[in-house]
Amino acid sequence: MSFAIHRRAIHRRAVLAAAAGAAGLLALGASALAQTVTLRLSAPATPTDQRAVALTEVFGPAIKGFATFEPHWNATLFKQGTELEAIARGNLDMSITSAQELATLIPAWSIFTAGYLLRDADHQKKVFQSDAMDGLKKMAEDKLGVKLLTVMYLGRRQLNLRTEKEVKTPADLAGVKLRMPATEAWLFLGSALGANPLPVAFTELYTALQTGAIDGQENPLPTDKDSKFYEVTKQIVLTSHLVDQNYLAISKKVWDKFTPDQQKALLKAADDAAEVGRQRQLKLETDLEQFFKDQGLKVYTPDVDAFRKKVQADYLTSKFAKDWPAGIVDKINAIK
Ligand code: KDO
Repeated sequence: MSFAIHRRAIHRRAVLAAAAGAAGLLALGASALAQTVTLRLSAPATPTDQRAVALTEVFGPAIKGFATFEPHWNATLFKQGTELEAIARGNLDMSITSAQELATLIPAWSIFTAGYLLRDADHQKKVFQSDAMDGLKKMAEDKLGVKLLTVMYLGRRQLNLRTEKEVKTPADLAGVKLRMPATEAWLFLGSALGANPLPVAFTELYTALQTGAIDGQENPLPTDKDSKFYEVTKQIVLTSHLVDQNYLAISKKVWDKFTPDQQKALLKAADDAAEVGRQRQLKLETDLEQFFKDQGLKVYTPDVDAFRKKVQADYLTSKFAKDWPAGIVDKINAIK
């Protein structure tokens, strides 16, 4: 009997100890989790791209108290264009996505793939923060499980060619093999510019230019510098055909696990990083014209009105326009 009592007592003590241990572990686990939620981001951007630098220097440190930012640049974790699917499947927490990628899954998003729509970096930011975006942001959350934290300014996209012939109007691009990122909306933009668009991944772009597989590409000046495209091209034509934007995206499931205060901090960290990146990109855009000239490239402005007229007309009559939210072009234009 006493033995039985003793055994029961030992058993109870053991169970209590185990429970206490488990509770301790749970408590530890919870606090450890709270402090070490790892946010893995994958993007094709290089680590020296100003968006990458701003996220590493501003976003990561700002959320350090409750999350660890773990970026993977140069598309080392997921190939360009596969990140949204990876987030939807729960294999990735964050990415820097584009309207073109969102549009492959939600056609209404193609509104922001249209050339000569957004006027500049400030207009882009105001449009993202306006209620014109509410429906589109909600679609991304409901259909893809992706929350867009902020808009990141990539810059005005310019033509960058390895050919020498001067380009004044879209007609001068006839037959020019122009690399575009590999989505339908990007390829449409290439045709609207008058060129013959070819899909090539960003990570393969330098080699494609070097080998002559393509005649040119289009990206903002800071990207041309950062990825050294000037080494393998001869001219930059300042068409400014797209005020390009990327969105800092996070899995909605991951987002929902954070407390309201942490969510507020995440949004602020994202906006602060985007602002730092935006200002640096804008400064680079101003400074770099001379850099490229010094590298021996021709840099000049074509007949931008001719490009604008053709590109806008092509978009308004395109199949994409049928999916745009009613009245959104007027709403975007009215944002000052
Ligand atoms: C590109 O592939 O040309 C592009 O500029 C498209 C953007 O939307 C974005 O994906 C960007 O590449 C990458 O972030 C690399 O800078």
